[in-house]
Amino acid sequence: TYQPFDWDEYLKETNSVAAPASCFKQAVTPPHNEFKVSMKLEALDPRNVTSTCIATVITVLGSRLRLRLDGSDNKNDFWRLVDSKEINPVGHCEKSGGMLQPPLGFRMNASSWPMFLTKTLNGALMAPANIFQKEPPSPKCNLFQVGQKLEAVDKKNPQLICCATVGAVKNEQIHVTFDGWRGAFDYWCRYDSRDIFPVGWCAKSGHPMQPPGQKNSTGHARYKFKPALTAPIPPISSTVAESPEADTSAPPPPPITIQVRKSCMGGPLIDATQ
Ligand code: MLZ
Repeated sequence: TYQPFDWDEYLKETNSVAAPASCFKQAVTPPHNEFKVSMKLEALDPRNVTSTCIATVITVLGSRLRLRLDGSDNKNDFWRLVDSKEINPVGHCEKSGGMLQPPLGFRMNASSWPMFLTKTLNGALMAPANIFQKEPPSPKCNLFQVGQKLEAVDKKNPQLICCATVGAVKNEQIHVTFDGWRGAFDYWCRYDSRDIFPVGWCAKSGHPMQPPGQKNSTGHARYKFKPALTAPIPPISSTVAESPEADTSAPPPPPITIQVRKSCMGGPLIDATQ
C-alpha cells in the first residue's frame, strides 16, 4: 500500500515551514484529470515554442500528462498540467488563424508533413474540449522566502515531483534545491513557474512524491546505509540519468585482508609483499 510522505512530521523534524499556497501559480485544488492514454491534443513544441503540434497522451498521472509530439521520437516526451496554457483541443490552432507544424526533429521528410498530419488525425481519439482546465491566476509578485519547503519537478527526471526547499530568492526568481541531494538537480525558476507546487499537492492530486534523499542539510547521511544501497529506490519507469550523489558521503568500505599462500603470486592487483 502506498504511504504518502508525512509532511507534518518532516516540517517538525527540519524545523521549517511550507511556502504558503498563495506563493504559487497553481489551482487551490489540483485540477481533475479526465484525459486518457492515446488521446490527441495540440501542444506547443517545448523545443520551439512558436509552433503548435499534435501530441498524444502517453501517461496520465495526478493532474499531469506525459505527452509525445506526433512525428517525433520517444526520447523527447514532456509533462504538462491539465490546466497548462500550452495545451489545447485539436482545432484550436486553426481557429485562431494558425497552422499545425511538424515537431522539431520530425522523423520524416518535411514534404510528407501534410499527409502525415492527415493520417495521424484520421480516426484518432481527440481529447474533448471540456477536460482542458483554465490556467490558474498568478500571484502578483514573488512572495517566496528562503527556507520554505515546496514540491518541485526534478527537471532532469521530469516525471518526478520531489521534496524541495527555496534556497535563494532574487527578483522574480527562486532557487529550488532538492532535500537530501547535492546541487546537481537544483535550478532557478520564476516564482510563477508551473513546475513548483505547495506542500501536499502531490497527495491531493494523486501524484507520487519523491521523499528527500539521504543527506541532511549538513551534507551528512541521515542514516547509515550499505554503500551500494544508498540510492533511493527509483519509481517504476524512472529514466535513470544521474547516479545518486548521496553515495559520496557513505563511509569507505574497510580495508580487506586477504590471506595469501607464500607460493601464490596473487596476480597483478595483489601486493603479496605486505
Ligand atoms: N535516477 C536518479 C533520480 C534522482 C532523483 C533526484 N531528485 C532530486 C537516481 O536515483 O539517481
